[in-house]
Amino acid sequence: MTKNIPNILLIYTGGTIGMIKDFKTGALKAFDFKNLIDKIPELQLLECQIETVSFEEPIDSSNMNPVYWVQIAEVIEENYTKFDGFVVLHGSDTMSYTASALSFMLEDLAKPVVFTGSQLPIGDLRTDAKENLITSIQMASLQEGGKPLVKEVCLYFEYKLYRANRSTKLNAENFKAFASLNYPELAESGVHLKVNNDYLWKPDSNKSLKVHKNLDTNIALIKLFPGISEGFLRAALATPNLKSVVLETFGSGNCSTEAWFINLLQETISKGLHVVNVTQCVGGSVMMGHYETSNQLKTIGVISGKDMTTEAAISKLMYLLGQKIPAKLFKNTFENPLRGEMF
Ligand code: ASN
Repeated sequence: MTKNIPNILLIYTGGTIGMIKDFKTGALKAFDFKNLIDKIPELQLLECQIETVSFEEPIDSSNMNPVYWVQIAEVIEENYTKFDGFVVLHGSDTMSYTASALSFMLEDLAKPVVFTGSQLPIGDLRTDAKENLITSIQMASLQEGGKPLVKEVCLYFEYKLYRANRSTKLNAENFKAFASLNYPELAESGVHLKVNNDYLWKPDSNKSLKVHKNLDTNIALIKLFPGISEGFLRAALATPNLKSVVLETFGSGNCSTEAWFINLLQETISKGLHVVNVTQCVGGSVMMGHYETSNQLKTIGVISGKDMTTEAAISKLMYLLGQKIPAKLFKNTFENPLRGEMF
């Protein structure tokens, strides 16, 4: 292991970045890691020592799930003391979900974990993969006084470094595929790498990393739409073993005031399920009570997701349910920021 220059572990899970075309179908499919590394000889020019580890079978991130999240967390846990930073190569489709989940699973993280990927494969002439990968490694290598500068899970894409649990995929076409509408960028890549120090997460330096692997997936995500039927909602909420629901509401956390709708939610909450309110908008916050159309949600005990992304709300729920938080404390625990995911 080299001293003085940062040691970075590159974790390859799959995604477009390493894909090639299947000759028969013409569809892009995950390919092996060696192909990817061979395509970027520039990696050897970086001022850091890079080691790599790959999923045995790289995947399209649409096949990602919490079992794989735990695998990623375990790779980081096993290599935590040996490396100064981690870069996770991941498909863009569900990258914000995985990165948000890892932010909750890695409590008191004091090193950078940077997720990145690309919209075009590394072998494509116009690929965005090289810039994303090279700059992610540089972001993970940033140090101050011999210690990592970035101490949280983040996502780097198209010149911007975002807090992972504030990011969301907005575009399937543009190279600028991600945004963080409710929290400023942590850093930007231009002629120089400009870090917004004030916005970086500052963990308690006396605490050491705790890795939480218990995630409870007995949850549901329901997006409201005008005309949603009682039959559908009732059936969804009657799902066996369901413990929690994320409701994607309108605007600043609003919904129908029809009696059947409010009564059904009230029934659900009184059965012991947690109902979390997040907005369908990509920016802004839930403010229950601001409009008449959200007042009753507040009264019946719906949990405010405030300005959280849906991705963060889903993974925070899985994490907190896995922590077996007592029912009485659940609402309050959820409504408070754990990793900078809400105001
Ligand atoms: N389907 C790909 C994935 O998420 C999309 C990408 O990486 N750009 O794995």
